[in-house]
Amino acid sequence: MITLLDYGAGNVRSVINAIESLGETVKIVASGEDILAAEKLVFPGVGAFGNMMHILQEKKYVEPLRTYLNSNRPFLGICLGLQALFEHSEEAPDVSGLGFIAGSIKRFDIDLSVPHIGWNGLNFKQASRIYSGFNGDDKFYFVHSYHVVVEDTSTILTTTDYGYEFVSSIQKGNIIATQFHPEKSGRAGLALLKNFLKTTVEPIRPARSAVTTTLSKRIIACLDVRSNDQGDLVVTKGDQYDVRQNGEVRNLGKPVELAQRYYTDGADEITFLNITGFRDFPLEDMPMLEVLRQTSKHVFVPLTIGGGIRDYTDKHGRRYDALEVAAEYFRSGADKISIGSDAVMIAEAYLQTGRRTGRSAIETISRVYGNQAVVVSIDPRRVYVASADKVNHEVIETAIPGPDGERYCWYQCTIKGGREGRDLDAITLARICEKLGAGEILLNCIDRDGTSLGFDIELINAVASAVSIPVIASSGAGRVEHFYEVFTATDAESALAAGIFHRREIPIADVKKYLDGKVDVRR
Ligand code: 1PR
Repeated sequence: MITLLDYGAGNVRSVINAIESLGETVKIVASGEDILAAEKLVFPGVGAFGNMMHILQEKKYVEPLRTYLNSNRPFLGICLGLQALFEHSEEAPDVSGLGFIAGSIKRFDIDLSVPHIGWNGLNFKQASRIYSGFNGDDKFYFVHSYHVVVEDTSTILTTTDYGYEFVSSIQKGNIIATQFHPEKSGRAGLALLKNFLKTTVEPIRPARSAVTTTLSKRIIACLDVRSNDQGDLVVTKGDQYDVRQNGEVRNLGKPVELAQRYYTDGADEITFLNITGFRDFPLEDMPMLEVLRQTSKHVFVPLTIGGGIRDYTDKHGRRYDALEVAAEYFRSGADKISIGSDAVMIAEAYLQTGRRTGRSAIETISRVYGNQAVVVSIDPRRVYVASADKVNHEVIETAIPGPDGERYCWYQCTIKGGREGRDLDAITLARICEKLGAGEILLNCIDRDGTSLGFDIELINAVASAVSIPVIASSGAGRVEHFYEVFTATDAESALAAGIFHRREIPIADVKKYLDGKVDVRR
């Protein structure tokens, strides 16, 4: 029996699913006594340090946790569950951590995108049972803006490089903690969890250890989901956002089955977009929540869900906050939520007043779940102009002239799945969303969507150079070479595709095989 500390923030479902998939049962902590009585305790921390410690205090878990740690019974901390072991964090300077290990938490101070999101390697400093059976080549999924700084270096198990070397896992007696997420790290993560659960495993130090580890570029499979005219929830795919063919919604498969297939094929992440979410209310759209619950039982890579995340008043006048909608998605197995139409409305309101309200979906969700959990999905379309000073928007000079030979264009934001253009450009939207707390940009492109013509490199460069959060390049992938192009000609951290995977034109494994040796990808 594994005892799991769920303090109510973020996706612990995946940790439960991962442990259960290894044949163990999980008991969720309901009181301090449960912590004191635990035989093996897993603490998956999610969200922000200050919020986490406040909740632990409120629930009176701090002292039982300290007692448990001092008893040296098996403990696995994950992400914030690692950071909680330390004394304090720059993220919340007035809040104390558990103080079990001397040291503190610092924000990444680097010239790279922060959060550090994606698959990175490990540099092994000493033997541990959790790395038994590893040869040293595996990559694990990280998502964090802060990292630990350890005073007692004898506790360091591994380090990882991102701008500089930071500590990625520690061990002090039976107390083990990782900055990365084993439950989201595919086969390697499950093997690590299995080692933790079997306390009799011999400690080893893997034979190979990278001198410098690198963050892999991610390949993301995207599933656009909606109900078809018969009322079945299907994965569909548009051509420039038009998902109908001969009047019918294209049906390319079942969401849970396809997600499972892409996980097996080596997808680094899976995104579900509820593309009619702008008109439905997701909390009434239970099948989508069920899709997440079912998928997260078998798919151990990060899951993002988008569509309809906004404040909402139902027909009885009851108001729901976007935060409640997001919370339901996280509880059902999502690691990140993606906000589309509402992000445009939030940015427009911000531009009008020049002030944050503190109440927008981006701000409230990132405050509770952390910036890394908030993706903003942008649906831009090119608008050509004859000269750069013709419009009050961020204009770029383009190598692809417009229909009348125009050499300039701006990227107009749209809402409601491209149905309505707004007086806002994609670059400004991305900047404002980053300021308000978004942790990643999912950059679609209506002109390229479903065309197989390749990614819009000009758009991706324009947005990626305007923000310091990671950008996911999306729309237009048609050949393996397009992935190489987007990773070498832009700073995009990941590339998302849909049609070529759904139509089985190019398997994910072929994309990775082509990139191997040219661009760092997870094998
Ligand atoms: O506005 O917060 O409710 O979110 C709705 C979400 O649904 C947004 O993220 C929006 O991008 C998405 N969406 C809405 N309508 C469509 C549509 O296609 N009619 N899908 C849609 C847009 C495009 C990508 C596609 C890539 C790659 N998404 O999902 O997967 O373009 O395609 P490709 O590789 O085949 O070229 P809200």
